[in-house]
Amino acid sequence: MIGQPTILIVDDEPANVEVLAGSLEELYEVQFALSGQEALARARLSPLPDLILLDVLMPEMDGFAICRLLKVDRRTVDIPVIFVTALANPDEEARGFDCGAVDFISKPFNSVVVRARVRNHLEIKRNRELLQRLAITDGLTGLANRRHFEDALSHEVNRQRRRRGDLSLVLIDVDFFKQYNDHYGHPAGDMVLRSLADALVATLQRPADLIARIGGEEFACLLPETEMEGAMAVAERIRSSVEALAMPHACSQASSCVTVSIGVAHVDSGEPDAGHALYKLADAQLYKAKKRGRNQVVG
Ligand code: GH3
Ligand code: MG
Ligand code: MG
Ligand code: MG
Repeated sequence: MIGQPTILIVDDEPANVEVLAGSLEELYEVQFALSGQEALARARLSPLPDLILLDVLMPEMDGFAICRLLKVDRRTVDIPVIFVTALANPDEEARGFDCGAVDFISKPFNSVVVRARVRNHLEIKRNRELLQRLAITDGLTGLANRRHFEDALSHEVNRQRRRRGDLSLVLIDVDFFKQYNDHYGHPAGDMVLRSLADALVATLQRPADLIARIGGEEFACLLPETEMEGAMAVAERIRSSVEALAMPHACSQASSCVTVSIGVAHVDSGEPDAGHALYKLADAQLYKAKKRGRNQVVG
């Protein structure tokens, strides 16, 4: 929800739309639809409405049917639906909740009550979205966290298997970071991790690439549609851009600056449990990079 939330009013009676819109348009961007078909089309249009006020009695398709269709569509399932209807009995109200609505308002309605309920449900939706975002975000760097990375890894492995496409994984680990913290202090270490995150974001170019912090000083880049050669090039760009940051590290045995070691692997799309295999292989390559002296890429 950026700027004013958008409310979609669905009612076959233009006069009803008018009254509802009148009580909401000061606070919200208001759209309307006069039929079920129009409502479904509008609800799927980007940017999606933040909330839908839905009449029940309409010719062709009633509000219950519309609500059920909205709730089985991945695009519209999260839009809260409030029924606004003359059907004011508990059975109908129960039916509305059964169809997936969050609330039920009887006509004739009180504008203050409508506004209050709309405000409450928008707030619940905002909080839910915030929670969903926080659950997959790393607090220190703002990158994807380990949970997001693991979900994306299994999702991408399945997708690329269906398409017989390429998938590469780049694992990055900071060299001698324990010594860095011991010498410069933990807050300074955190600053380094933030700078590394920024460098990763600046280095990767494709919107489909996922950059995650998967451990204390470990990062992962999941690169769909990327073959081994491309992934190696990305990894080398990452390594050299970290070196170019020239962040002093007096206690590193690899360099006088902060450096990273990188392991790269590419998925064989036919393999079962390919996600796990991909991770294990990249991790083994990272281990080799450490053994061979750090500040290098092994694939
Ligand atoms: P290597 O080159 O073998 O990777 O050595 P290393 O010291 O980086 O590896 P090790 O795994 O022994 O230590 C990782 C260190 O990373 C431990 C801890 O001090 C530091 N670290 C982990 N998470 C954080 C964090 O969130 N903030 C900061 N500042 N340091 C962290
Ligand atoms: Mg009606
Ligand atoms: Mg480590
Ligand atoms: Mg390390």
